[in-house]
Amino acid sequence: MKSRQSVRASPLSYNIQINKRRLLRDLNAVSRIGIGDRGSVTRLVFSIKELRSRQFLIHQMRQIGLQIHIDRIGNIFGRLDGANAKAPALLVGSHLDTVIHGGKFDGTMGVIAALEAVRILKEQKLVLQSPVEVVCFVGEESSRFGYSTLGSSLVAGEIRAKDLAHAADAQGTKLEDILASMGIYRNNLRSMSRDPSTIRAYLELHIEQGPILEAKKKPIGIVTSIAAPTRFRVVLTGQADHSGTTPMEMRKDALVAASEFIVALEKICRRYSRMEKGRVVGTVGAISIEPGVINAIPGKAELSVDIRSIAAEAKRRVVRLVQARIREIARRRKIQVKILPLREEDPVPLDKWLIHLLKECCEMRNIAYEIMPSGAGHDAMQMAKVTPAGMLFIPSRRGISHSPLEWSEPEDICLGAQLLLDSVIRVANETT
Ligand code: HGY
Ligand code: MN
Ligand code: MN
Repeated sequence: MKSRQSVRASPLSYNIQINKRRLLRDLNAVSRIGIGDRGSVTRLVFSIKELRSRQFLIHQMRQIGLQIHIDRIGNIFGRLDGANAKAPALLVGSHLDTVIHGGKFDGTMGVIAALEAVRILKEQKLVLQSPVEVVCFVGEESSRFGYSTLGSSLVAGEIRAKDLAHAADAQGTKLEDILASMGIYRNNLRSMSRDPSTIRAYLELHIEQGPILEAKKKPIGIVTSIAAPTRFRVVLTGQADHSGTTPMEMRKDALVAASEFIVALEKICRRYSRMEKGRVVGTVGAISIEPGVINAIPGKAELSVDIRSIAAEAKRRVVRLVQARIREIARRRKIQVKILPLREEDPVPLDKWLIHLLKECCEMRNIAYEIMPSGAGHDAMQMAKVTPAGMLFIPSRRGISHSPLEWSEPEDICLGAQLLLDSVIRVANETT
């Protein structure tokens, strides 16, 4: 670990407090963009609503007087210079895109808290050693194309051309075509990455999206590692046929094969989670069938599969088992099967220096914290590949997320944002 002198003055000695009312006002304002029934929020990447949320952020950055840079894919960086303008910048932020019918806080809270932290620094004229950049990454969610952490993967030089091959949305729009319309092609992906020497570290505040902090009655989580997904599509091709005249023993029903697979996936993951250290979770989150009418046997079924764990070996073993099982089911039912890889990622450890620093920030305010892994994916998992990355969690009510029921208490949001500000001051002031 690089030797680091201790910070000249602790954040508390600056005694800078976030503006809670303004933080919650901005969070509310963004949450209304893409609002739907039951208070759900939908801002799919590159949709009008998601673009509008990014416009909101750019407007706020302009009001504060930040230097704004938008890269070719639409990632937004709002920079506040430090005493040493040439020093690598501390990046702090998250994402504004959401799942379909998602919640108000996933990603959004981290971007708005980062904005508030930098606005306060500017208002209080506190000049830190390093520049600080509020960052909003595009396309963190895999909901539209099956490809997650798109913007942060580009910045980190982590987009593999082969992973784009099967990334498409429900209407068949290919991610690769959208990127091409932005001038981003397979052969220039690497050139779009940011020079890591211009980045000091990355910090992200996020809702936990799980039940641990609430169960342990702790207001803050400090993240040690991030579970990573293996995602692929399964295409089952049987025989569409008449639902009335086709005898049961002559059918090649793609949906029944898919159903058998979905139950098998759950069984394998449940079994493995008991046997292996490190839970393995598996989900078929989306399915489409053809022709999809009441009086025809489904000839085709396409499934999306998401398997995750913080234990890389356990995850690999489950993926092998699950893929062998779908091939066995298809063979027995005389159905064709294609497995289309979307993305294969390994779990990512976060930076020990930042974990220690975040612990100190909590201890300075006598805040109880939980040291814990993240079951959800985040932009921090890409940024951790090019710079020290740290994450703070706040509790999610009943652990619910990716749902209109997603909720975090205002006081937890404000406490998380305050600790984010404290850690920004610490990191941007520490000299290596
Ligand atoms: O899907 C995830 O893990 C995250 O919420 N994007
Ligand atoms: Mn999410
Ligand atoms: Mn998120």
